[in-house]
Amino acid sequence: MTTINSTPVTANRKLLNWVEEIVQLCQPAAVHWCDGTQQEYDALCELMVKGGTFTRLDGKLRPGSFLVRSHASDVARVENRTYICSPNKDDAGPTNNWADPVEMRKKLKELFKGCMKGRTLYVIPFAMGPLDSPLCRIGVEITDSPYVVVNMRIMARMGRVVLDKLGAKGEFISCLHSVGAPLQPGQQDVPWPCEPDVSRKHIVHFTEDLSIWSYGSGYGGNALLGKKCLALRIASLMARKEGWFAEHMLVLCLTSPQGKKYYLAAAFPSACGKTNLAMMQPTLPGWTLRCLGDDIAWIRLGADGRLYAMNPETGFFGVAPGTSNKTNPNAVATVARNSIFTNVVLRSDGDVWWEDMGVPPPEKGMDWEGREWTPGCGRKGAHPNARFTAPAAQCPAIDPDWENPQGVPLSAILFGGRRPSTIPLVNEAFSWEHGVFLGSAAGSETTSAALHQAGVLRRDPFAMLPFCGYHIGDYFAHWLALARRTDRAKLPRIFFVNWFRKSADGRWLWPGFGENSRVLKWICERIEGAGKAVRTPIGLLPAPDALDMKGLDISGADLAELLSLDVEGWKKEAADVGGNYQKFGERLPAELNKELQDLKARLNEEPTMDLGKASVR
Ligand code: SAT
Ligand code: MN
Repeated sequence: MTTINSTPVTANRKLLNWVEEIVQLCQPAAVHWCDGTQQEYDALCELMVKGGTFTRLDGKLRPGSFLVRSHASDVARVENRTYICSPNKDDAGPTNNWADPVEMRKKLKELFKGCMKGRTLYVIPFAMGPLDSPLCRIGVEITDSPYVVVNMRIMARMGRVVLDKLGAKGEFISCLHSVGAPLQPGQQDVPWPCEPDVSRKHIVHFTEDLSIWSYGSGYGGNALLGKKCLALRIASLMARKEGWFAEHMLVLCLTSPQGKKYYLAAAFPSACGKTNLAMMQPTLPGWTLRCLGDDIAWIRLGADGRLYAMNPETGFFGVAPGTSNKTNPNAVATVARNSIFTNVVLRSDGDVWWEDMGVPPPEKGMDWEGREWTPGCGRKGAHPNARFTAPAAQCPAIDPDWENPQGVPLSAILFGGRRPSTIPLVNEAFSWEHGVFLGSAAGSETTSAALHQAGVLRRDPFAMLPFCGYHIGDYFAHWLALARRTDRAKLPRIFFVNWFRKSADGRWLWPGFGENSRVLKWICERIEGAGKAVRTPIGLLPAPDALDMKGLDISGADLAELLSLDVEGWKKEAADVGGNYQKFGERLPAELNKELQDLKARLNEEPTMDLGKASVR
């Protein structure tokens, strides 16, 4: 017998019926309809403190904040357990795991049968995007994890206000989640319940009814279903059909010393510095940067023919290790209170610590696995994919327009990744098509954000490899088609950046972080038609004296290498991109193949261009 310990304040029949159906299937001990209030949040945090899941951090050092440790098997997204279930296998494309929707539904019904026994089922009505935005979409997540509820409250608008907007007849995206750890009568719970057997974890997207079923993991994008599952995979399907874009991009606003604003979006793969760039403090005097989002952008064509970007989230789920006052002072300030820390070190003074936090490690602490930890013990204290969840509104650099329902007009789109060789610091596309080509060819060394080998080069088109809900060839076509829907002059300029270039002896060539403002300044100058560039086979590179280097101590040789064209490296790059293109078969748009062939021809024809003497465009 299920206890209903709160009353649904909705007349939405479809929602009531769905909840009833899931209650029958999952057999929870209780049902809780989330209202989204602070009291509810506090009560759930307290419940988790009592149950041993949460540790309350010191009230003076880190007010309103908690530490949580996940199970060692459940520390990142599980890409090989993530599925796109479209009726036709071809529609999922070569970059997604596909499963037959009928078979998968059967399998999931078995897995979910009785999976919430002994637990409370929470109903989380949530909205991605400001409630009054034309792009706002409503989801309802059912979960048996209170950790998910409190994280969702930081990451999305949720509760009563969303039910009000949904009304009696509104449509919602159903998102079902279970940690997959039913409790038998009398069985003691564990701090981080999950299904430790990775082969039983499933993160499934059905493309026909646009529903999400996630089983077995409580971590990040596997479990906070508004994020990657809804706002990227499902949204990308809706966006394609409705003519907009759901992208793995940060959004920022850069203001020049003259007071001119430039809105930029940038797509980098997970754990490649989106959060750092999104709230960076420019080192160049007179320039200011404000953050609108650090992970996801929903982008639509405005009535004026420009592209408008909106962040559908309300919080940051950022990588903790490496976050310091040097790398990202605004993130450090954002997580000063009301934050949840997953898989970092607990200090004996009741605060948290992680590698490269910029403060000395505690003499003694407890590592992410709950073991005693000392700085010299040979193990990392925080998991490399340890995360903070923090409200965006707490970011000192948050842009006043971050909740503008219309979004903000984009002047440029950046692509990037971790590339120790070959790829220059910045490269501007010749055209929209060439820019889409650069995005399609993007690659990066893999990181700990997903469970796989880190540090190997993989192609990650538009940083959407794990997040595009349909055939990636069709996705490229969707981007290309934009140029036919508006005046080209109104499209954002496209650039490719690489902060991660290394010298032959393994040194970083570029200091990164606040110094990236020098690259952003050149991008703004290019937008104004002023910045000097040289035309090379791969795109437009800054002329040797074009970057503002005042006050930065970097050798001429290092700068030359950062801005050089490595012809042999690019020939290999082009061949590798071509190899990757093979996978896309007939759905690869002809324009992109042409861009690749043109690149190869240019690399063969103009291999020894002297950049110093090359003409300025
Ligand atoms: O997908 S997560 O939200 O866990 C983080 C990421 O990979 O970007
Ligand atoms: Mn991400």
